[in-house]
Amino acid sequence: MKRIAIFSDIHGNLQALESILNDIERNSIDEVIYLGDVIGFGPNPKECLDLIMKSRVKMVKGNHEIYQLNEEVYNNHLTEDEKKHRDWIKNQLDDQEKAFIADLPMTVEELVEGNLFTFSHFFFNEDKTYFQPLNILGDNRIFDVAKSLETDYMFFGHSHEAFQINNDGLFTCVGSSGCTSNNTTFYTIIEVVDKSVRITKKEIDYDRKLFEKTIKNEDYPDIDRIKETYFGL
Ligand SMILES: [Mn+2]
Repeated sequence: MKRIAIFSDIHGNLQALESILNDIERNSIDEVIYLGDVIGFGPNPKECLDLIMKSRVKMVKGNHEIYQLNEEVYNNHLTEDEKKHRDWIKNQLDDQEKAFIADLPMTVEELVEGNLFTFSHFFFNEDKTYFQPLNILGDNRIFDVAKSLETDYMFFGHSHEAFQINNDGLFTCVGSSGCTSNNTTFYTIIEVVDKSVRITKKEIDYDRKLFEKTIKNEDYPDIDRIKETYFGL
């Protein structure tokens, strides 16, 4: 038997991250995989990154981590406000944090009791390229791509709304644990027992009051849009 906890898109919400990590340690979880976008939007990007770095969590790269890598191709679609926001984060990060981000894998794969699990921030394109692949969600091509992927279970984030596609394999977008508009957050538990897989969502409370107090005392680039769009404020 193996129990894996997964979650995604914390986006600088330190209180939600602390609540999830504390709850995971109170449960018997063998492994923790974080699906990317620990930074971006929320008021505590550096603190969230540091907490992940000193934890036992395995993390993959999200687009907000990729934005920090100075690769022009991934940055040129950002608006001027988004670039200022990215640079506000960049200015807080030290060399160790930057190296950690640069070394993150795009994908983690695991074979557990005969089941192949794929963990990534993004869903894939047909050619297994990763960036902005959620463009394909607008039409039926996602079903064709899902069919062509040789994995039994794929878990991804990026889209902040959770959804599931069952098509020659189970494809689960876990949703965002940081971009919430109330005092609850969640993580997903994968339990493998004798080759059978059970997926459950665990909803928990977090210190929303402190989160709101923190963000209301901040003034960083793009904050008004971010508060409304991502945190329901
Ligand atoms: Mn993302």
